Amino acid sequence: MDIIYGGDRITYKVIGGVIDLYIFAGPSPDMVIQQYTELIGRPATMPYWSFGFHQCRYGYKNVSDLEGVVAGYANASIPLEVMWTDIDYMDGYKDFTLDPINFPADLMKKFVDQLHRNGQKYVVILDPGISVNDSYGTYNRGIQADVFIKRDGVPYLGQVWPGPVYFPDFLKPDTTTFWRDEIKQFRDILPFDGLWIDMNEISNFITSPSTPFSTLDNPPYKINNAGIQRPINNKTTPATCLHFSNITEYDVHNLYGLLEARATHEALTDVTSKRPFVLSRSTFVSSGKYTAHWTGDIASTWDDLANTIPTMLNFGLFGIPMVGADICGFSGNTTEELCRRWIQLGAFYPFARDHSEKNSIRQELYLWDSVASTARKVLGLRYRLLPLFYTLLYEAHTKGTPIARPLFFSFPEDVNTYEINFQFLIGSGVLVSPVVMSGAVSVDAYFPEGNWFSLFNYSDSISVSSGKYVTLDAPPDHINVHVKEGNILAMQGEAMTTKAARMTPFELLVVVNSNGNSSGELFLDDGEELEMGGSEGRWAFLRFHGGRQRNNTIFVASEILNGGLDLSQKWIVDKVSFIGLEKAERLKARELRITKGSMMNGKPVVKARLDSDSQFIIIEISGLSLLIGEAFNLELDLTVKNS
Ligand code: NBV
Repeated sequence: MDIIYGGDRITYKVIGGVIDLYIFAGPSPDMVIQQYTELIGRPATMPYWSFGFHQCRYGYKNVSDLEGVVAGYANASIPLEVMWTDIDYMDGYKDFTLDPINFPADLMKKFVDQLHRNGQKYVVILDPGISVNDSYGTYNRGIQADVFIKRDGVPYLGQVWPGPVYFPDFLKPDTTTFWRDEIKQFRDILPFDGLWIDMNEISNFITSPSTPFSTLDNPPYKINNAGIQRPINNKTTPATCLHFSNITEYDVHNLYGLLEARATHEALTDVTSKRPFVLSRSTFVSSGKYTAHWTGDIASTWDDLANTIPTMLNFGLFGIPMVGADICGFSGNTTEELCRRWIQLGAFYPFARDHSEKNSIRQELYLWDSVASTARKVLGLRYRLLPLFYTLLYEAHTKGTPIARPLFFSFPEDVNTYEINFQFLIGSGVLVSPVVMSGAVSVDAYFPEGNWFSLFNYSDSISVSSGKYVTLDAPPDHINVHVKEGNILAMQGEAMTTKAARMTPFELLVVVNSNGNSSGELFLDDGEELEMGGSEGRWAFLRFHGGRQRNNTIFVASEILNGGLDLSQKWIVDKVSFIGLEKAERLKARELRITKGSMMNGKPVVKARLDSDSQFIIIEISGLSLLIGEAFNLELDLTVKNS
């Protein structure tokens, strides 16, 4: 179908099928998404590690090339969570095989084992096209189980990387078994942690001739196909192909990526018994139930950098919140400046992966000093925010709300936010305002009404009495990230892996609200068990309240809404920071009281300072060791004189 949006109307030009039209009444944007995802299925759980930083490239040469990249990150002290390999690892581009010369099984196994010892993960690509070659086990088993898409009574012959291929028919129940068994066999050789499914539109290198007089292969209206009106069979499986129970490709073309993602998600669940991670290029309504998504082959250009923001936001609205774009760009050569700006933005994509095309220059983040140092800074903040990303995933999984959101999500009353495409929110109150133009060292950023504080130093603040654009400094090594008054963020420490970051104590950042209390939430579990919030006793959900009371006491308190997870020893809060306190507070007079909860062996130190404009006071209480597993109440009385 062609869908034409003209600002005040939307036109569907369809060449088949039935339109099921639903209207979701909301009324708020987040209610619309809750209603929509209730219908299509709520987004999948994702393992905690998938929020770490990923590195990939099409064109890694051999195992030592991969090892060099892992070492490059370690030497530069830039966190690297997941190493990927593209089709290069395969023998003749055949799925489930390893190139015996450059990526031999024994060396690859050693490599992956070492990643695992480092607390890192490994993901490989799979393409749907199965090489037609009777000395290839996967092909033979596929033929035997009769799993391929057919045309004219025989498997349809396409052409992709390995040459002639057949495509598994994921509509057929047996194909799921076939796919799972192949994945299992391969995983016995190479213990990968996740799967990346590409080319599943289906992408075909050839356009097969149409069946004469077929209105399926040749419908009278030519839809817009890759930019212009062309035959619908252009470089894909022809519309007259047949799937399970004689369903035509014409009717199910758009479902291929969705069904492959479902089969892959099921296979990984079965084979690993852990929470699966799947990344798919093709998606459809409901894909979010099974897979993450990246935005495909974008170029290393400033325009494409900017466009990744609305694209990412759209996918969140489609119910696929785990989304990102190739950091530093995929095709064409990136530049130091572009890559630096890209990692500054990409550090806040829900899914953050650097990926590039074979014929482009290398773009691992450690290759330029300026990119490396900005990467340490922004990924450092990302890792501190991991508990937020993960709690937002839980919210996405249970309610459908996106992780990265357009501004109008939190500020639907402010009509100025409706057209903002180049800033976005993480959750409800963290605002990211990136630079997406070459040479720029400032950014015009919109701030909805209220007080906003830089998350890098708590000290640079923006106060606007009604929403407005503010010009912010954005020197080459800086991206503006602000948190709004009213939020409480549970943050953890920086580390080289998410596993290490998860072991660090929590800091609670209480952004005091000028009118009323601040609040925040935290979801905790082991990060990889199948369900999130599923099995009794294996997860916890905490809510925080805080702010300033009338008697000039500031406080933060926690409530444990589900305390199933044994939190007794594992996690502590070692620091509470209050920001956004008006200068009127007295700085030196204070008394700390912990009226509820357990302190381990903390020696709290209270420090106060003024922010950069001397407008707000920042109070940091460090040296706490408050168990996060017990509800607590911490108060700082600003009226009591210290002895
Ligand atoms: O597998 C190679 C590439 C991959 O790197 C990219 O991310 C995919 O979107 N793949 C497309 C095949 C075609 C590359 C031109």
